[in-house]
Amino acid sequence: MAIQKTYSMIKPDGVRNGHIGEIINRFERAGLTVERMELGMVTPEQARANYAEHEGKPFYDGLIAYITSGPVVKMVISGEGAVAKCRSLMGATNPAEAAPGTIRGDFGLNMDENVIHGSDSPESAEREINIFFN
Ligand code: IDP
Ligand code: MG
Repeated sequence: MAIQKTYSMIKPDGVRNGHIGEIINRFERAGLTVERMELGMVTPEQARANYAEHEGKPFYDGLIAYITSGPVVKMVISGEGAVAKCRSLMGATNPAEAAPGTIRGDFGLNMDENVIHGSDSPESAEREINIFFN
């Protein structure tokens, strides 16, 4: 598999509950590299652009409100098959269904507070990296 870049973001609950170090440690142990990293707020414009595919869904407004509610860690992660590797370390979207040993399975609280975001394809990754780092 080729070297890829992906966008990953530790959500407000992950920062608030002190999981930054553990999450980065898991990425690095899996052979991934943190290329860029910034702690800060997500603007409403960035939130809407990042989650454009979900516009109109019942949970959209809550999702935008949540992701802009507190500091997050924005990261560009690179490595062999980084997109899929990141998704696999994250676990299923719903923490109740995420396997133990995954980030969401171990630390996720509910569908909003599910600790982490990760791009779902190389195309999404390029788009999302441009939203948060330019
Ligand atoms: P992903 O984060 O695993 O890629 P997506 O389907 O892209 O999952 O959804 C983006 C985010 O929106 C999820 O991480 C979750 O926080 C929230 N979300 C997704 N589906 C629902 C839902 O059915 N109810 C409430 N929140 C949802
Ligand atoms: Mg997604």
